[in-house]
Amino acid sequence: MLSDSARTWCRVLNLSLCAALLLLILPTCGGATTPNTDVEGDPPPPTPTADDIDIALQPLAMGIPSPVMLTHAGDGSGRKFVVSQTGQIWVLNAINQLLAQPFLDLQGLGVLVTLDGFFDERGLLGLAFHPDFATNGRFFVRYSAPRVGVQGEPCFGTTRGCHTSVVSEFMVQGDPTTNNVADPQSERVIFTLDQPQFNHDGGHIAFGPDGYLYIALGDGGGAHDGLADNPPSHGPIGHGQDKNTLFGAILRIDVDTAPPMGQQYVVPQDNPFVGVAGADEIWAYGLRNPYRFSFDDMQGGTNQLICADVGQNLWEEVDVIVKGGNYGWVTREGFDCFDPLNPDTPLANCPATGPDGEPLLDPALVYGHDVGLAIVGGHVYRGQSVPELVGKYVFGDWSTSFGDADGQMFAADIDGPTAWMRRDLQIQPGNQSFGRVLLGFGIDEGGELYVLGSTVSAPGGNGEVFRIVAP
Ligand SMILES: [Ca+2]
Ligand SMILES: [Ca+2]
Repeated sequence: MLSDSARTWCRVLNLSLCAALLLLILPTCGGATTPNTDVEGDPPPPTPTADDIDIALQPLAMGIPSPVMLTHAGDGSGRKFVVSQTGQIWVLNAINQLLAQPFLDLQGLGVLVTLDGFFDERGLLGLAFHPDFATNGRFFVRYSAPRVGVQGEPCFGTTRGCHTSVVSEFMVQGDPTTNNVADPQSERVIFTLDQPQFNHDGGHIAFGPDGYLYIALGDGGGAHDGLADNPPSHGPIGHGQDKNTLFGAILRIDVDTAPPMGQQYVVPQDNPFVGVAGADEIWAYGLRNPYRFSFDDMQGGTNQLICADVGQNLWEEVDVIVKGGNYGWVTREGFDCFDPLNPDTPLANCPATGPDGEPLLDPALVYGHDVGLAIVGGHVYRGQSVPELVGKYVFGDWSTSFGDADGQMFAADIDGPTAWMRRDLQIQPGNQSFGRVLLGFGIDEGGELYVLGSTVSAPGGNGEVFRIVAP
């Protein structure tokens, strides 16, 4: 079988005999084994793999519709909060009882889009408790609302269409550390962005160690970042490479300083594009679908911001996010040069820089679609239960196909910003498969990790929460 880059070379050079001759001339025909120099498009060897790590899964809760994330309030209560894509936030108390009444129900409030019954990337996707939640009761959610239309973004979706991404603040009345039900009337919308398509919503929100709120937004959806559409549906260079749009980016905003009249947040003055070209809210860009990111901010951590960016046809990637960084989409998918017109075959060459000459930053880790279909970001493990995982980034893959419930878990050594090793997490006893679509991860106040899955990919399916423990 020809390598993709060898095949591309053959096509570019229009050598009709190239395929037949390839075995003889491969070293010069494709350059397929040349490590990436960051000047041309030759990909490096695949991310190396290292020894498996054995884990076990402790079931904690079931019957939760499409659990997409789990987090804690940082309030010493020991509670875990589980986010359902269908709009609910559930409380697992300190002794892991699932409370019957949701903490909040956005579906019940009527603010959520109606989700597609087969597959959807919209819904309630993110939850972040304010660093001072224990005293101020403030928390933030990220969800998909029916289209607002304020930005005038074109609308391409039809049946599962365009909508608006919302970040809202809610409050808990009384003692936030003991009140298990939020005030449903306390919503204050702080951010909206009209979305042209149903997919690539990103979804994660989290407070950084600097106290600012980070918001992940995908490229707007569809495919090819719109470049294969006629006319290009995300503009002439796509959303990812356009730092004047908020799509395909991680934003950083201040929700504590009182905003000017008519605004709902303040942009930190040390954001990379304040005072220069580019949207002031952007912290980093060039992303496709940054569904999950996390800070390595537990005891012993480095505060590194790690983002899992979902790829299109060939590659899934993990990026170490730095201030102002351009992570390459749609010029690159993983290390490869992406071709919007022929997404299964990377281009032989592509720019090594973005529109303003800034470098396109390489991923820390990639894996191909021979392994899995969509990356799901997790956390650097700093807990006590699984000593072998300490200091490793735990993440996963959604499933190997739409028809199977076949998520996988991995861990990566995080030595330096690039070239991480990938390890399989083997579920013991008996090297079991996860047997579920992997929807998300979670972390508790002690740094212990959780994995969330569902037997089906459809929103509302029977979801489960497991704690990751030693075998
Ligand atoms: Ca600017
Ligand atoms: Ca990238």
